[in-house]
Amino acid sequence: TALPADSPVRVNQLGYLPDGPKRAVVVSAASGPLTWQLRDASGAVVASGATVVHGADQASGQSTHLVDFGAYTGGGTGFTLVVGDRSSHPFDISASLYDGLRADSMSFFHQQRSGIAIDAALAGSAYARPAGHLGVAPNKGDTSVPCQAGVCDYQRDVRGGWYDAGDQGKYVVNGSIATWELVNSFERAKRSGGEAALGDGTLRVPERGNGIPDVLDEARWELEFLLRMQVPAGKPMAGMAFHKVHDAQWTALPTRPELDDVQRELHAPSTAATLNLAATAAQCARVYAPYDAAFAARCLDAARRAWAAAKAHPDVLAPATDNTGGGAYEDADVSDEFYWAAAELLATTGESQFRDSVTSSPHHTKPADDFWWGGTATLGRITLATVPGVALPADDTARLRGVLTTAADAHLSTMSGQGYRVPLPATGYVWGSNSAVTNNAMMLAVAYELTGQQRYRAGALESLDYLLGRNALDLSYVTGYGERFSENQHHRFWAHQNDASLPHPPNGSFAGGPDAGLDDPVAKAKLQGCAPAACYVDDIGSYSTNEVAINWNASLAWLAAFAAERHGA
Ligand code: 9MR
Repeated sequence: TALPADSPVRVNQLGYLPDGPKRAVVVSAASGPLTWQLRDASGAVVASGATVVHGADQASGQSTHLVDFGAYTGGGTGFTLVVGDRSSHPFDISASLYDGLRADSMSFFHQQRSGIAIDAALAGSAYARPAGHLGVAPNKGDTSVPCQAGVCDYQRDVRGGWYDAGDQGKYVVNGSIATWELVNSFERAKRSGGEAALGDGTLRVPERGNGIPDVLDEARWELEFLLRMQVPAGKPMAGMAFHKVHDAQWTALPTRPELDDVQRELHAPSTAATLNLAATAAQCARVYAPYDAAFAARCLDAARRAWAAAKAHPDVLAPATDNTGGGAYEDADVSDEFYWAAAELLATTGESQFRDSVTSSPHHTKPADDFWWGGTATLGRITLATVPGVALPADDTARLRGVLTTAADAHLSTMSGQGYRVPLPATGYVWGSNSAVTNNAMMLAVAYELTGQQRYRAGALESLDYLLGRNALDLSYVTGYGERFSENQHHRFWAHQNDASLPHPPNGSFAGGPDAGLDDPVAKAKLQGCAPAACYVDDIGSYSTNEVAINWNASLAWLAAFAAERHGA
């Protein structure tokens, strides 16, 4: 299907919430204001005004104007914004705008599951496939996987979990932040009274109807895998987590999961993976307790053993060079992972040993830095600042809340300096930049929860405007959302671009986004000279700009669930 041509009038192509901010961007070199008109589906002008000139925007390399039609309070479908003889793509103004995205961005995880057949009745017939990596030929994993040479002399059953991305590796570090974000989305929604929207029967998962919130069912699929990655008692480094499991060589594109014939291998345990397991298992113990006490107890036991093992082996670092057949997920500084794990264990147990670890960490008194798979201190700060009853002195909690809102204010200030009002500076367009946008938007949403101030909610929602079309390329980075959207993300099964018998990525799949580093051959060939925010191509070969990944979709799902809640204004 051909997508429409781009327009210089750039909107959130999905639309706007009636009680949310409503801004659009116009690409124009005009030095003075232009007249804009908001038209309804019949073409009638329902609002009009003048643009505000922004001028040169470094990130996009474009000259822009800003349109603010936030005073319009009507609703409906098929609105367009018209400037001169140019019209935006049509969009909706609706309170239910994000309901579909909430469900689809969460359902992405079911479709990424390893070790289970994907059922047509749940996923749609184009997406059905047999189980992958259950030790059935030609698969060589994941039910009895050996270690890389010299790492261990036994095999482990590490079935299940989610494939990381377009590849079929499974990485404890990245699996953990993705799991934490999904479980945190539920923990947050529960505090705001929005948990029913993530509850049982809300997602297309096999466990629907089991009485447990579906988002927790989905996250448990990964948690069970993470628990399997722990080195068993009686073995060297017991309690540590293997860093990752993946193919011994990179597999070709496409490779259906059940047809992968490359040997799978466990890679050496790392302190970072162990602390990621400690953090997510501790969060699991807290959040799953009301629904499944036995599972919560298993999680807490694993978290304690992981914590003890990390303390005993505090500097076992995964090397950057270990990237044959899978990503390295290297990390030279695990002090932030120690802080995050201690924070989760403190929030769950209240024990003074974990409080001491939290309060003696250098991260406890630092500003709230941005978070990502390699930098997790702020995940700990969010837990400490938002979970009720954490056993910290009141002034400590207040200070943590302050550093989080200070970080959110910095994101707002970044946004106001950008032509496209995105919480990313011109230097921020690196591999996975779209997830920096969603993670920064999460910080804004947390500040909204902590303060009730609408400017933070507005910042979180405007981040979605950027991702859904109000950007340098007039493109929505979420498959199936908007008029022009990414649909050829790098993936070994959703590889329609390479094999027409295979599907495009399912609706709700989130592209990594512009990467000025041009870190893959297709990007190098097609994007020379691009402005940072335009260094993106919807080509299956461009894994550095156009892959999907569980940590990125988790952050989008968190944000979509926040946006879909009826916050009022
Ligand atoms: O998201 C990761 C990004 O931060 C790194 O710069 C990049 C290169 O190391 O790797 C990204 O993660 C990829 C992983 O290594 C393998 N699976 C796909 C991930 C997304 O592209």
